[in-house]
Amino acid sequence: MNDSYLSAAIEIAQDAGKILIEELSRPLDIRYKGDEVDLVTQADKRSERFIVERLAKYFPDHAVAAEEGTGHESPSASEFRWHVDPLDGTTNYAHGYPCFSVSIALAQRDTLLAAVVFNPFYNELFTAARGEGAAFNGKRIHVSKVAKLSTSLLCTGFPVRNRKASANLQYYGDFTQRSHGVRRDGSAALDLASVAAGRFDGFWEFGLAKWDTAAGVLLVEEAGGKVTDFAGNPYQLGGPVILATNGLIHEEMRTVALEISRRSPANV
Ligand code: 2AM
Ligand code: CA
Repeated sequence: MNDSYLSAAIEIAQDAGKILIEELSRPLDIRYKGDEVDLVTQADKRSERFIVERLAKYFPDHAVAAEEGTGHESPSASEFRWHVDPLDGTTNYAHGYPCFSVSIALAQRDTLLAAVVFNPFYNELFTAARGEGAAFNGKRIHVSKVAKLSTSLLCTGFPVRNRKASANLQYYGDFTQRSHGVRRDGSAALDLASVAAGRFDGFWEFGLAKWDTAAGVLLVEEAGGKVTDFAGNPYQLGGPVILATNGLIHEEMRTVALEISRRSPANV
């Protein structure tokens, strides 16, 4: 059953990706959610409208939670819920930096069942179904085997708002000194997919929403990685901080993160 959910999610993510590519060649109509940092484009809205409509057609009983707010509750109180980011990496998209994705995941209550993260610019499709592993363009993927923080490549992200006050600058500095480097690519869904594919060994970020992480979390878990908060508790969708790694460097990253938190308690 998870397979048919996954096939539907793949089809929908690929079609939404076509919309994003089509919109890229048009003049951008950028709007701001409140101020000049939180962008939303015509592409976010068009992609979301398409995804929500298609999910409602295929799965009329399911709830849909989508970033731009056009989702709906389940008409039959079903426990299935889709988490949709119609364009993850909007800032990149608006600047023509080709690191953006469509992220779609299905959860049954708290259990993630199927996940797709699709970068339509590079045609990179990351997929996972619970218990069936994760794949990149149809081929099985696994997290990396890098076992030490000192030889790992990491990734993080910064919130669009209040960057000056962001606790994460401390973590960014520390982890940069203790690893091969910390990338900051601007699409949390792709960051998590990259951990699943072994491109990055670890990723952390504060303040992400459910639609940013739902698909990526299942990808990392099904690729053999680990996802928790800094205390080591299982990550809850929408929780204040996410730590996703290949499993091997998890405890080392957690120890460093907790040390930074202790040094700057106001920052957590
Ligand atoms: P977006 O492009 O879909 O907004 C950047 O590190 C990551 O944070 C991106 O995945 C970005 O997703 C996400 N992001 C940006 N603004 C956010 C917000 N207000 N709440 C949660 N996540 C956000
Ligand atoms: Ca988005």
